[in-house]
Amino acid sequence: MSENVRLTREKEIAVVTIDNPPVNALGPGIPEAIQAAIESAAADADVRAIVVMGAGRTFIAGADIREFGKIVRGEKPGRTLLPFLAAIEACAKPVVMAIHGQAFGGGLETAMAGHYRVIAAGAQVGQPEVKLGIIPGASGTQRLPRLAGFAKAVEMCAFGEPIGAGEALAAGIVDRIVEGDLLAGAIAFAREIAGKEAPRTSRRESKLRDHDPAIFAAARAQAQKTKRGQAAPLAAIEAVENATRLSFEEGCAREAQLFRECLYSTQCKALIHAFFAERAVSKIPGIAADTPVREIRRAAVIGAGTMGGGTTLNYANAGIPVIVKETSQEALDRGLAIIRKNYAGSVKKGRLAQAAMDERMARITPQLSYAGFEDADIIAEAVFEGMALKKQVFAEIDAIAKPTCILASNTSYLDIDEIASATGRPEMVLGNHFFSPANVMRLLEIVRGKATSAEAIATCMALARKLKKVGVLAGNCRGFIGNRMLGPYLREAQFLVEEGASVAAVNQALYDFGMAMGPLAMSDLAGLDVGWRIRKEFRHLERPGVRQPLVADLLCEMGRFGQKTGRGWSQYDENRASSPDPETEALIEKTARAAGIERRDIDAAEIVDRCVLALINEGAKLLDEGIALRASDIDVVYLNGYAFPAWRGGPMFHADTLGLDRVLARLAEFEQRHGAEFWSPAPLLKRLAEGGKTFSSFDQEAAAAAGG
Ligand code: T1G
Ligand code: NAD
Repeated sequence: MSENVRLTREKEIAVVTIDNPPVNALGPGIPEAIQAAIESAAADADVRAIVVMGAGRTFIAGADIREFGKIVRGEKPGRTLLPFLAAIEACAKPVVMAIHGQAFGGGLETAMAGHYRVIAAGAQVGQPEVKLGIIPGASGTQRLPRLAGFAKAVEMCAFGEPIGAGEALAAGIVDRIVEGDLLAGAIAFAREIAGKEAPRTSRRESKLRDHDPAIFAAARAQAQKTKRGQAAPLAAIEAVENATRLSFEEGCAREAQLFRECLYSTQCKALIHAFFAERAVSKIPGIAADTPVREIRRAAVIGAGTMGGGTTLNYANAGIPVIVKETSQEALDRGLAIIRKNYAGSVKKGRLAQAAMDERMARITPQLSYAGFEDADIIAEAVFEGMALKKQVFAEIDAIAKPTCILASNTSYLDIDEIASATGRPEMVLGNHFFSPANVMRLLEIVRGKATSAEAIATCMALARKLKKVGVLAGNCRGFIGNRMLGPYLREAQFLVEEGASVAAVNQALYDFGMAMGPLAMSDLAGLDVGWRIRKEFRHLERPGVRQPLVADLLCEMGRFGQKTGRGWSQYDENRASSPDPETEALIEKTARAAGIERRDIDAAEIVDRCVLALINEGAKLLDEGIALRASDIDVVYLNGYAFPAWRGGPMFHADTLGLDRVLARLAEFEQRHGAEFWSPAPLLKRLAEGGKTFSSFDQEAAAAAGG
């Protein structure tokens, strides 16, 4: 056979086992070997039915994603899985697919080409291709509606979310859930059906009859909303809809065409970049993969405000008992009420069972003292942003925490080393910077101080996964990766309004670029007082003669903190719907004129360039300084912490897409017009652009130099 596919026998049942770690992807040679094994079993007169399953953690995670780039670059020919799947379906003996872990993408397509499917109770099936900017490319859009009907098929192909075993059974995608040993259950099932006529998915017609056009219209409307700007979900809807009028073969041919169009798109490149970027973050030069990781069994959180509350939820959700400490009963009650309301909301929406909420609430111990902190494996500080307070809190926890306890700060901007200096164990101190709302946003910046130990970092990386976050290592500087880049981005947004763009125009331009919201809308949401407090903390660092945004402080002095006060850059009604605030616009104009700033018309393209190139240039500086390990880490930060459009791959990937020479030329224009203080190109960006390189090639060279 092949070393990746084994054929064995359990009496009259043949068992084909796919063993291509880590996830049994259908890389070169694998489909061929599966087909050969099935054909060999079919030719064996003693075999009555064939079971196909995956070895290791999963059934089949789909096509090998690493191949797509090579195909697009012309380094490899494209392949189609259709003949392979047709051969499975044509097998004269019944084929039972036994699914555990995941049957994703080409994995589900393979499963659907079998005659029957059994599934382990904890397994998932899905067509997640749209998350990579493509659509199912091997009959998924044609076989799925035949098994599950159009509504389910559209939902799965266009939005990419996997479903569990129960839902798959209810939808008709699988025939049985196996509790306990999957292989034994699959063999028993195979014995039951052996000798019966095997159903062929591609010939099933009954579920195709119900093709209400409303299904497709609703899916398109949802895609415009939740997958704004993305081509693949619309292509997937079209492909599935084709099954309402085309034969299976014609539908597959059209699917293949749409698949190819998506595969060669920039969006696909960007989303595949994002997939691998997210998996690269945990590879940290100098920290071996086998660095001991401490298990976090108990956590403690200090502060039950916005971030402390969210952090507490994160621990409770992950099954980790957590103490949360406040300074007053009132603050504690307020924090706990928000936590409870959050869970109750999920229960009401049907996303969480009442029993699960009760269990999670029971893991949370609210209190005013440090009692029990001595047992915590991690203490997460989330008190007000101020160095004096942070140092006082760290000195207090250093005195009680056990020596192996990690002391983590949620600070947004402050110096981790200075915070660590308040303790006798700087090696155990680091930043765990969650993003608001902390229980929703996936990003966790793990900030490394001078003395932070490899073990503390590795432990937090593992903890991030346990909390279902993506942990990105950042060096210690003001604002770390995300917020340091946000500085120039928000600065330009404010300069633009001072120079004549309206608040709405700035927000709209970046929304149209793909950001979840414009920069000034985001400031209004976060609260303008947050930045105000930070500016006060760092005012001594401002250099005289350097232009500063003028209006935000004035709005704060007027008590206009954004959404929470109903007014800020825009005004908000009781439903938080925004509209332009004429008073703010007048204030901006008056302030700008008084400062001698020339006012002019500014188009959307300039707005986007000013803001996005400011992000990119700062990102390049961070990379040069070693604050970020990889350009792709910066992308992960912006995709998961700041709602940068995934289909643009993140700011650094977007720079590569634009072309670094073009980026450099535009920076030079801005430098000419607005001065070198803000616009002199980052030396790294200049070096890469002049050498005809990209941020991706920079990452690849760094990885090669690090030996992996
Ligand atoms: N191809 C290649 N490598 C893959 C892979 C894949 N499909 N899936 C995972 N890996 C690697 C991953 O990079 C990592 O490598 C390791 O496996 C473990 O992954 C024809 C066109 C399966 C749920 O989109 O959703 O089929 O970092 O860290 O958390 O129509 O990986 O260790 O070197 O994520 O346990 C559709 C994508 C493809 C599935 C496992 N399939 N993968 O999660 O581990 S397109 C997908 C996942 C397709 C057909 C079409 C998850 C997972 P390394 P991991 P995990
Ligand atoms: P917050 O004002 O909502 O909450 C702070 C809480 O800490 C308050 O409830 C306060 O009573 C409590 N507190 C103060 N001193 C304490 C002490 N000695 N012991 C126990 N509790 C104490 O603030 P926040 O927005 O949650 O910010 C907390 C930290 O997280 C700050 O460092 C901030 O910069 C950072 N952060 C905030 C956001 C955000 O969007 N809000 C995002 C990322 C990081």
